[in-house]
Amino acid sequence: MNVQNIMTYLSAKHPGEAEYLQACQEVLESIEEVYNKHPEFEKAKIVERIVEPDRIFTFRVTWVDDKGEVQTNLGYRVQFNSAIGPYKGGLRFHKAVTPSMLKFLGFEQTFKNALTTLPMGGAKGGSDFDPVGKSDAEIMRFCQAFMLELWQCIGPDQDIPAGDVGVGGREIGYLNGMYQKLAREYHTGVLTGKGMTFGGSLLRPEATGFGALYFTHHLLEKAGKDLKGKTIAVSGFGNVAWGACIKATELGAKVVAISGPDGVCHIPDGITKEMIDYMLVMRSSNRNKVQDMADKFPDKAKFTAGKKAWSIKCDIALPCAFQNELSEDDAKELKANGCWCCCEVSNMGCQPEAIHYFQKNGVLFAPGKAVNAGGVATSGLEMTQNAAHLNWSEKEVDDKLHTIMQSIHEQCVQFGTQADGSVDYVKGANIAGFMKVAQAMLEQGIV
Ligand code: 2IT
Repeated sequence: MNVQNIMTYLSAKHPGEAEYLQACQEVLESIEEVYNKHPEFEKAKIVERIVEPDRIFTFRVTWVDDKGEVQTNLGYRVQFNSAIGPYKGGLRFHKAVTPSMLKFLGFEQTFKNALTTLPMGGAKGGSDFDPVGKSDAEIMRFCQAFMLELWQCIGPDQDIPAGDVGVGGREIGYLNGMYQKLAREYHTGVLTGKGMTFGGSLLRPEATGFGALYFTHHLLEKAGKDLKGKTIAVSGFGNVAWGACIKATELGAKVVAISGPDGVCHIPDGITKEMIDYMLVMRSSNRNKVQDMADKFPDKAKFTAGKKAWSIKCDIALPCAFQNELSEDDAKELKANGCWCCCEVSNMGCQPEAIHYFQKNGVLFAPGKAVNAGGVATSGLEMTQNAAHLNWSEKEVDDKLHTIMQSIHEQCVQFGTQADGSVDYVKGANIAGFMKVAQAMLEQGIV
């Protein structure tokens, strides 16, 4: 395999699909050396097959807004790879959603799911529907219209969607209700991230953030450090940021910043429980403004418009919002302000130049597909509970989540340890995930 040749071919075939091509490039660069030591991979054309989704469903979603006006959006489900299990991955509702975005997310999901140790293939879906400013009734009607098409593509043994940006417990509830109505099948395991009254798992809402902090704990431990007393800048204020704030605070760190599309809130004394609870109110308001935190807690949080979380002095940066949210300039600013660790929680949150800058300048860095895998891992645990028709206790789920995050850290160390003893977590995560999927593809023949 030659990365340059494959990228030239893919860029010509999928012009303008920037995020998808970026994700492919990152993974292929990491695995090139290992791949070329396995002639059986080359013979079965594993790379050429693994970069293309198995199939993509595209559909029109038409619904009526509160003013009685007809609205049309596009819906998608990208079923990327099923070599190790049924398709699994979230749904993203965001105005910027394109096939390229969902292809990058489905590609990443394939390797992430392999790292979880659970048998789940990779998928992603969503819509260019913009939840900002929408009423609860509009959200419900959109979810129902979206499921009118999606239901034929999914099922508990085929494809199990969950939440992502813009899709939380409320949306999963509406989607699940419509699925049951259409399919007349009353499985509890067609979607994950469900409410506790209809098959949800304890800790699924917290799991991405909790898992990220468990991973960070193991990464710091390996580097002879810990979380106690450290300052953390978190970007975003949604579900992932919320879980990260809870666990970071519980483990003795101080979250000194959260952010939104409108700017950043600096919280010098660290975020409090009341403020963390208020993040849920901010999310369900659909206003998408972090300034609401400073308005509610003026003594504790200071809002600056147009600034990112990376402008706040911290020890550890946790991007928890959106792809490419941390640029090389942000990385330089963080480092200049004393930041020495960045655990990427959002999918592909850091631009490639930012990752290279961190790695060259001694800032510990771990990629999203390892750090944020606790979310989908706990979805896998939800599927297990659904299949067995039972519910585990919070402690049982938490212990399993922690064990999985520890195993993901160990896989990164196993595949990413360099000659000088340091760990390249990007390489480690990509190689570990790839080897599992590639082996499964090889053993199942040319399909
Ligand atoms: O990016 C992700 O891993 C998710 N949005 C969660 C997917 C899932 O199936 O729980």
